[in-house]
Amino acid sequence: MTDKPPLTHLTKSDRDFMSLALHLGRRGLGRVAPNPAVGCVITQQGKIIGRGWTQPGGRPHAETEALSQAGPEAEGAKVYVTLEPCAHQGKTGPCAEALIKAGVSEVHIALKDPDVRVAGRGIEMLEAAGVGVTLYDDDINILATELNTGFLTLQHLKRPMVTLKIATDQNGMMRTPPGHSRQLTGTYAQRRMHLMRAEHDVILVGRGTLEADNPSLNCRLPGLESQSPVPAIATSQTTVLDDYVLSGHPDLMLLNDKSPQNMLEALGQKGFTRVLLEGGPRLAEAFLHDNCVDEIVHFQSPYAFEDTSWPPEQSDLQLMGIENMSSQTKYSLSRVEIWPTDIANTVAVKEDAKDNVFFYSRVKPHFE
Ligand code: AOF
Ligand code: ZN
Repeated sequence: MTDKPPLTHLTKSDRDFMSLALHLGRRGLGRVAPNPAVGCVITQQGKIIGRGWTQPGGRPHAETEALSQAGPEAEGAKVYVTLEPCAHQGKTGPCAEALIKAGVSEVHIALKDPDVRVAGRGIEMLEAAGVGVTLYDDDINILATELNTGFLTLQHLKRPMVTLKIATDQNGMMRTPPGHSRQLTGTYAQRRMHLMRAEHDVILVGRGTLEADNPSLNCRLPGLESQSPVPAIATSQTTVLDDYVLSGHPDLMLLNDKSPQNMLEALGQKGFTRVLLEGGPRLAEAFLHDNCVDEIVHFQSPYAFEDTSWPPEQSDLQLMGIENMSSQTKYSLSRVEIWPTDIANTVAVKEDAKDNVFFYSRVKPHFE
């Protein structure tokens, strides 16, 4: 592998092809655990001849898919792959070997693979065969790290990553006053939440949420229903009453250990890489307290409940140990999305109301 400074020769199309590979890789999120969601683009004289991403269940790998599209044209081609090609024998041979056999001339890699079976050996195999290797170390490398946070967290910490999703009104309340609709955000923000469900392996709530909401916890986006995460409930009980929608779910998991760390280790042993924590405030507080939250996504509705008995003394954000989101020091705001709101059944309806979605990432990933 070329030592620094290596990346000055990268062109805009190199970065564009790698960005495309990252987008393709994203398609696997929530369906490839315990594997990473990898994307691959193969080009010949600037034209795309193969695209691939890790398939549901984790195999075939992205490179195999892209190579089979490219066929014999892969000879002399340039390959963009979001993770170091594997070097180990799985159900099929190593991807590094497949790339060498296909006769590609160059491989651009966004991120090294920490899996002990790979860990640099994929790059070594390619270089030993005379293939030019470029390992990215810039913003693309950061994007690839973000895409693979679940896989990397499982590799380094033996637990899945946790995304905490919270939806509040203007005053930081998750709970709604008695008699009000439980829905705080509009259709568009709801769909965004469902996309988050599709991109996670497991969805976790506390028993309080089960009892208060009787939730389905599935992904209800048309065409993505099969990408629903596996539901899990944190509870001291070992069974769930038949009264709940979830009680009939064949894969429902009950997590009896009180410690978030232990719950996550148990999920890690099952190979899960991405957990979506959807409530309620007490479970969220426990996870935040134990430093077990990797990302926070805050859906903030423009409405403020104006019930005279409401809000209670303490907002739900305060109950979770968060005075106000911008005062967090462990997390920094990484993205904001703004969606039109179409909920008109709450008080304080404004013209042009918008739902804001704030994404916070760890200032420093746990595993660095
Ligand atoms: C790649 N391309 O698309 C993926 C890779 O269980 P196996 O045999 O599928 O191997 C899993 C390991 O392969 C996983 O831990 C990671 O190191 C790598 N994943 N590698 O070249 C891919 N998904
Ligand atoms: Zn592979």
